[in-house]
Amino acid sequence: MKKTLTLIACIALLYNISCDKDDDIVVAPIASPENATNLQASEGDRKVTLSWAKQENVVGYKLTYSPGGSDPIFLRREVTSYEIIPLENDQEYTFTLSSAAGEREPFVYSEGATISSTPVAPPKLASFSEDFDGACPDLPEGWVSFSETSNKDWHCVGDFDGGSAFEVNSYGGDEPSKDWLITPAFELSDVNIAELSFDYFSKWGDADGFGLDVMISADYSGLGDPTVATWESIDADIDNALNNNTVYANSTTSLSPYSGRSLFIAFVYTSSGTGGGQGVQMRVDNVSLKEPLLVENFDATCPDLPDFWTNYSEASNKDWHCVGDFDGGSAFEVNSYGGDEPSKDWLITPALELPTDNDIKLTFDYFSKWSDAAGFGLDAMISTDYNGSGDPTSATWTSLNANIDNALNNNTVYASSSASLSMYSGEAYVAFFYSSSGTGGGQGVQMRVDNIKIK
Ligand SMILES: [Ca+2]
Ligand SMILES: [Ca+2]
Ligand SMILES: [Ca+2]
Ligand SMILES: [Ca+2]
Repeated sequence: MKKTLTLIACIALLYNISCDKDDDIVVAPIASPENATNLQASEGDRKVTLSWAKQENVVGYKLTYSPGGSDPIFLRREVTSYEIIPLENDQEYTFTLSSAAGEREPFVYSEGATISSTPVAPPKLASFSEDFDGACPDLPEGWVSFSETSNKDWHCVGDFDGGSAFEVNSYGGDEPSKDWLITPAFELSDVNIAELSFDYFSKWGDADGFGLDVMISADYSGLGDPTVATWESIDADIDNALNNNTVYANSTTSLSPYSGRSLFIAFVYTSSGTGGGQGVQMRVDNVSLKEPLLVENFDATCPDLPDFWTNYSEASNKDWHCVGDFDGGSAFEVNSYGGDEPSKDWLITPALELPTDNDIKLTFDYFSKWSDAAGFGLDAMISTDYNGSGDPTSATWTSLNANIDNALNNNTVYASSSASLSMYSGEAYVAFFYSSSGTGGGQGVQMRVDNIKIK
């Protein structure tokens, strides 16, 4: 019997079990396994993803990294990639992946394959437009949803046009809600003035006035709990008592106080309770942050035009000129009445660089007083071959069909006009072209334009 045991034990030696003495069978030290091969690291925003070749004859892996003094991360043997998050951006980390062998603890580890990698922040966006239609039920990449209180949270729902939107409603929750929906980071230039625009509705009501507020932060980490960061309200125009869920309202807010900064924007929803009258149903969609190509109210440079604008009189001694506007600022106006001949007068923007596939619109305020019996007046036009200064008449101009009412006959309030520029790309100019049939009464309108935006 003893000889048989010894024989079995010594055969077992071939399989990592030794026969220490004639009649003792013990588990012998197991040879260290090989390191995993083809260890690779790919860096991301606050994260590194490691991958390696599938390894036979191991029972798992131990992953450590420095700096950071992490506890070892143990991974099963079938795992061949692992994401480490959160890490500090712009900090180089060294990762050590040790392979484990043995049938039970203590396992034997390889000395470890090492690789270094440095997480990096993605380039900050200067503009974005988000309709939430692509990623539902998830948030788009870079967005954060955080429930500070309550089991009622921001979540994806169908919107009016068959796409998706994000909504929250404290009704029926376990406690009053405080819920954050946070954009990716943005870098605002200090050249143009960015605007935040979004659509929303608020249905039902909160008797204590709670609802949505839009806040901004320059020190949020971009991940997780926003309450440790500093936030301030941007005083967005939001009607938390709208009580309408059949149509969106729009809120647009200038971010001019924050120009030149990197920031996050949060849609912060709160409620006073969880019952009827203790919270609104709030939906947000079509969030965009854009730096308009052009914003001009003519207030700063009057009587002159702002830089790179063109004022060109094709006919008549009555030309576009600066006048006081309703709010104490300035506007540009032209009126053929009393001139030396019928007018043709051009007011032309600086060069615009229109992206392809844009959704850019021209909007402006205007009034037209008196009338031109022959129907002349203002037209908003676009050219992609104007040379940027002087005589525009040799360039090609196309009407933008901006729905201008030349028979408005009201000079006490502005009307507003808008036209899409989405058909155009590359360098372009917009012209406000005024013409009249004559110089007497009923032969021309008095036309004023102000508050021009191209965005
Ligand atoms: Ca949508
Ligand atoms: Ca919640
Ligand atoms: Ca003005
Ligand atoms: Ca003229």
